[in-house]
Amino acid sequence: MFEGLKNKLRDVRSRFGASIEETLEESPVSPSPATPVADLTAQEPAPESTKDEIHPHEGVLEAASEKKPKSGFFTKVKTLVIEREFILTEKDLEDPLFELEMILLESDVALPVTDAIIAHMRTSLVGNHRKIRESPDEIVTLALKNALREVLGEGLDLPGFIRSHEKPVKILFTGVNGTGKTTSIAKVSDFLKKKGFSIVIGAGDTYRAGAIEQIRVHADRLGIRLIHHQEGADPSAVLFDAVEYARAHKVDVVLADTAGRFHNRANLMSQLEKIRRIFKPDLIFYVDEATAGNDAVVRAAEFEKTIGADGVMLTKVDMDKKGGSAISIAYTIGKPLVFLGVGQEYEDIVLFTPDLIINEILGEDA
Ligand SMILES: Nc1nc2c(ncn2[C@@H]2O[C@H](COP(=O)(O)OP(=O)(O)O)[C@@H](O)[C@H]2O)c(=O)[nH]1
Ligand SMILES: [Mg+2]
Repeated sequence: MFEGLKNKLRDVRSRFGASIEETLEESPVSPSPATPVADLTAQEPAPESTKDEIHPHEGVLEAASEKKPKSGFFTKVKTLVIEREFILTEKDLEDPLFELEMILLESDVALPVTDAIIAHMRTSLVGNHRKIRESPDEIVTLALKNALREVLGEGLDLPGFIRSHEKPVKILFTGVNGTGKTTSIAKVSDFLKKKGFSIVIGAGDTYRAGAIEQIRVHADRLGIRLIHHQEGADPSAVLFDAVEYARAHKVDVVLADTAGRFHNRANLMSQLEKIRRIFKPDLIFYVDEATAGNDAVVRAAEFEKTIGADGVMLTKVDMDKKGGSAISIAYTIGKPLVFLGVGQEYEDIVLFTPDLIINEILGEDA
């Protein structure tokens, strides 16, 4: 996943690294800008142990030494430059920052999210005296990692939420048709069942018989109780019954499927609104596919505004080369990414953590 973005970021990281290398070679470190060079000659020579250390500025400084061959002076300067500090200016980073911005936008990272990442990179790299104990690439990677961490958010510990919440915990899945709601409900059921929770599924997509049949097959395979009515029934009534069943049987979690379409969009939204009032979800998960890129982010924002969302499940992440929606969605709608769908099998689900995406995007170097 995210191969395209991963490869592009590898290139731009080396561009940032090269900018750091350049300033390393161009700005030898002096003890303080106010100290005249002549003063250095009066100071004590450096301790023996520092003399043998290798430094990239050495050649530059030795060349300068031809003018004033006083050993005390050069020994002292060597001692100071061995610290290997660099200072990056805005100008030094102009090109790589622009390149990074283009890469993020091309990868469908939303504009405000791109801006936030660029701003973070700028503040963490520009103007700082930095000791080069790490390699330039390590410095860049760390800055990028922290920038991504800032926009990705922390996620949501669903098992922890369920444990600490009054039962049954009711979770409503919304989102447009074909993005993977029904499959995700099956995956989440399996995930939670393996964690020891009891589950009931409500077949709230009554739009067509096929949808009820689809969730029934999953429920049967997973050994999970399904509450369903006929095609065309009121989804609110189905989900109400699912909650009643959960209460009567002390079931921990009710997972509610919904239709992603209706006769028209306004009707879909008012149907979801009715479900929300009657089912009274503790959590609403918005489901969309990573492969939809920025469309998924725009739709998520719309659902968040109308129906509300407490978290996002991003599906088909296994098929997404760009990573833009995964990076952008939580920051844009201000709600956490909860799960990633990474394939068609039940076990192809992962509870989101920022490191999961960071490691994927930055490869082994993260
Ligand atoms: N590759 C991949 N396919 C998925 C994933 N999640 C769902 N799908 C597929 O997406 C299609 C639509 O899924 P479905 O659950 O019916 O979507 P719904 O209309 O939103 O309920 C199905 O073919 C699923 O197998 C995923 O994480 N990865
Ligand atoms: Mg469905």
